[in-house]
Amino acid sequence: MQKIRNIAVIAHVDHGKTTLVDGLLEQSGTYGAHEQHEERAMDSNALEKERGITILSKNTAIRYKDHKINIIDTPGHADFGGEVERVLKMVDGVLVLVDAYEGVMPQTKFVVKKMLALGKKPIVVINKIDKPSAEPERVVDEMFDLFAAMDATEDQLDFPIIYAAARDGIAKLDMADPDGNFECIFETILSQIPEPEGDRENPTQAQVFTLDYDNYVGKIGISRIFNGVIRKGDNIMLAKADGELVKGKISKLIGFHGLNRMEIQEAEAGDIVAFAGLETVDVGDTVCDPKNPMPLDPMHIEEPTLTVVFSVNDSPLAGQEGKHVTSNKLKDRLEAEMTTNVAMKLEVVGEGKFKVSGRGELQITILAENMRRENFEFGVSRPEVIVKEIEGIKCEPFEHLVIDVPEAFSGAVIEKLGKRKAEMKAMVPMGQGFQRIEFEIPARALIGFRGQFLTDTKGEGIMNHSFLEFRPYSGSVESRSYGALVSMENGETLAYSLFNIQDRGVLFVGPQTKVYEGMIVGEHSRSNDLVVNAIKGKAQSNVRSSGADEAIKLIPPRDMSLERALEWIEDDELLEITPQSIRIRKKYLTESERKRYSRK
Ligand SMILES: Nc1nc2c(ncn2[C@@H]2O[C@H](COP(=O)(O)OP(=O)(O)OP(=O)(O)O)[C@@H](O)[C@H]2O)c(=O)[nH]1
Ligand SMILES: [Mg+2]
Repeated sequence: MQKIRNIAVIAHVDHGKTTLVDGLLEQSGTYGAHEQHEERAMDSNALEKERGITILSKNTAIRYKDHKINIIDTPGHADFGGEVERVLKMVDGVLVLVDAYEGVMPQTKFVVKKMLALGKKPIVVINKIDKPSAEPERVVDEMFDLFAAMDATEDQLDFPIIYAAARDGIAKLDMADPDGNFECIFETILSQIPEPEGDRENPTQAQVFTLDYDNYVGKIGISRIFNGVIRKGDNIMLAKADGELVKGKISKLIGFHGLNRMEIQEAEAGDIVAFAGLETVDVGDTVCDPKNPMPLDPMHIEEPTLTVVFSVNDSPLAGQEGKHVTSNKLKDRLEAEMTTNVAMKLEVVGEGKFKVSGRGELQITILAENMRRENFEFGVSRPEVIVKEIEGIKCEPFEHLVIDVPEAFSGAVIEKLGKRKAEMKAMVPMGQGFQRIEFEIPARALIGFRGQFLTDTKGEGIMNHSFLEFRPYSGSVESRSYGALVSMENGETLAYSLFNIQDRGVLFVGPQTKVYEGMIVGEHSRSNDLVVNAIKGKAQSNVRSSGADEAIKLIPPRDMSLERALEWIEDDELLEITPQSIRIRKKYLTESERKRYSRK
């Protein structure tokens, strides 16, 4: 049997997981001497690089001494918590990172809770000790309190601690020690994380926890082998979650090493590998011995909490910027997404209308962003939370919200959150004039809150939230307090007319922008919508007004990113997304239609 350790790297967003994995790859000598690699090498897809966040969990393996260490880097954003939960079932221990200043954050709680409940062995890494504001000892206490509050076993409570500055490749077992390298991390993994159980002589059992897709070999299942051996060419039985058994053949077996994947002939109990050849493979399926199939427990896949409707773009500018615009194309693309993305669900709800459900706004914007890069054009509706009946009671998702705000703004923020039905749970000073305040709040009330929060804290506030549970429906919550500035004409915006509109609110468009009747060009400073003419030129007059044009000073428009726009829109509004533009529009473009609709 090979000597193996299987670990996942888990933490709140941005606490340094991917950076730590960089160091593990580097310092174990896994990279070849001349191998080129970038910073945060595991964040390999374009959107991950651009946003600096991990979206998909990814596998790698390193060699240290005579051991193979399989490592899974996981995403830290709350929307991907379900994926982390599945990954945790595949490993025997975890490196749980926590920022030496930020300390325990909502997603730290989430991942620690799951990890402890699954009985995994933790190693706590206090990361970013180089930060001037770092308070490693305080953070150790926070972690200890968290573990204790979450019913850690004696053994789990006795967690080893490593202090690190992952970015600089530094680690040590005691803050008083001189800076060392990652050797102490490798050694702690070998000595503290249990060896995988299972035996290569037993009937094969391998469970799939992630899916991938390759144009040549089709669907790929990434799985942990719990027992037995898998060889290329093996005839196997695939046990589905519903109990069905499907015959299949492993056409390709793939192993991980550093940033590479390579074909292998065989893998045995304890290892993590990928395979191709089974088109019906899903997350949670077990690859079994056909003579003696022993399926593992199917995996619980967390239910979506949020939905939006993707629709065919029917704006007056449709088809001018994107290539794929038809209902069929949209449907095919969304269906393809669902084959590998188990956290999302798709439902056709009308002609050219597709309801997409997921775990949060980020998950949905990432899908939309990927689609625009693939030259799609489409509409997206306002996100709605999923309401469901539990034991006859109407329930909705609630979130755990943590905000860090300068003290001067905390009053305003607490007041706004109060109106949104948030319940304050704790408030602690964070040093440097910041306060950390924790709330529990209906997920519904958080939609559209971020923009308001940033305004109220002059951009200095930080907010984080993660899913808590479904709770009884909390009644109506306050939504956007401002109306929209709606274009009444088709054409191109002119500086002159924008200048006249800009004191009515905040503009989203600059001059020379294509607009149409019913398109939203800004936010009104009052609560009602206002129809405006953004394309009107200055009336010709005989009086030459020299220099008058230069007097037109336009305030730069508010940049409405996809996330921001998605949060901003109301029920009667839509986003129009194309490869080049994100436009906000009324569902009904003419004023008369809107009146008729609002009367209904
Ligand atoms: N000061 C300091 N910054 C660090 C350290 N380690 C990582 N960072 C920075 O923290 C940021 C986030 O690092 P990532 O490795 O992407 O964090 P992550 O946990 O993988 O983030 P997600 O995958 O999005 O959850 C980057 O800007 C890193 O350069 C460290 O030891 N010290
Ligand atoms: Mg990462």
